[in-house]
Amino acid sequence: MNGLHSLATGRGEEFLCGDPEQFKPPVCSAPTPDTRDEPPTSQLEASSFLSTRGWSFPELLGQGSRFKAIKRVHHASGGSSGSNEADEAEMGGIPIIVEGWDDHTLWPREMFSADWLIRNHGAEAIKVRNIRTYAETEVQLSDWLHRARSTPGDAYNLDSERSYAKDAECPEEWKKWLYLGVLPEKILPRRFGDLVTYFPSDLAPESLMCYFGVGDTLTPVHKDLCGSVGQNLMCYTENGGSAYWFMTASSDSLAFSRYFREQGLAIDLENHALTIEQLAKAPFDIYIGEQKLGDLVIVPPACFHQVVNHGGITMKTSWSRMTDHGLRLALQQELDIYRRVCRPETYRCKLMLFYAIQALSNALSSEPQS
Ligand SMILES: O=C(O)CCC(=O)C(=O)O
Ligand SMILES: [Fe+2]
Repeated sequence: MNGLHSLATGRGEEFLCGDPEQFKPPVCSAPTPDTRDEPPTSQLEASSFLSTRGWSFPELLGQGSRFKAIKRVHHASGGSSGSNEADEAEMGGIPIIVEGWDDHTLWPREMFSADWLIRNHGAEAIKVRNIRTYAETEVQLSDWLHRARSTPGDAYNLDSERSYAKDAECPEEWKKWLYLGVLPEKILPRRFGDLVTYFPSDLAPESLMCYFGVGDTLTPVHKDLCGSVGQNLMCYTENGGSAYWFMTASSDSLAFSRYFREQGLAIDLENHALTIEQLAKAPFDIYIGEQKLGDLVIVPPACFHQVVNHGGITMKTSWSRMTDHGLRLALQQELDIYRRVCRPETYRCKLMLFYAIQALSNALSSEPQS
């Protein structure tokens, strides 16, 4: 599946037109502090190395004066299933984590597990990305899971291959679970408020996808597509697996792209992860969260983020929703960037607007006159 997240772009003004050659492997432009016994043997290795080795959430937070912990609310707090806070985060542009979904009596612990996947979908092929080279290959899901189980949780030894199943197809059974009434309706894809619902079904883009990772696999800095709101639920972890999120407020997206450019990096190509030092020097707030089992991260529209997995296997389900606020952002600013860097839009925003207006005006004209 061509995921909606994988081509998410940022607000960079530097490119007149994207050169396909520029879509290169992710690199970190400076090495992370390195406590390894043996230093990297070449500049290339040093410059492409980002490891979660030794990371702990409190310590990370202490490393930057503008690092802030992403606010957490429990899903049952205030009797609102956390959805009011999610709304506020979405509109206010500040990320939030709605936690504790794994406490819910209907949390499908068995179905959200690696062993269940091996038994039920193990023979299926998934695309994985070698995060060292960016090369994509297809492997059997069960092979990937078995290999991930024997992969060390950090890249201490600078392995030449560490593979991440990004934007993997979500098992049908997992998709169905989302709609069983545990998660609030208004954060679900293709439900009220998601303008994708107005598309004829054959035109609606699929935004639901899974991320199967292991420590030190990562998604470089990006914004989710076209001003959409992202939701990302940690469904399963093994051996203390978690994911570190580094995020900006939506309102700092321009400042972030300037800062990124000042580091000599191209913001719109989704091929760089910033080091902790670079993030710590940013002249705006960086929100950091450690996403654990049952945590739902809400990614407001146009919010830059990078995600680094930590420890054992992690499995996340992610989807996006296009709200009217997001669509306005897309039309006013995001699509200009896509044109500059020649990126596919995927969401077909103008067509979505057309179908939304058509459906809403039909609904209005069929209302009884008072
Ligand atoms: O978990 C990841 O690697 C990236 C997830 C992401 O970017 C998202 O859900 O928007
Ligand atoms: Fe994302």
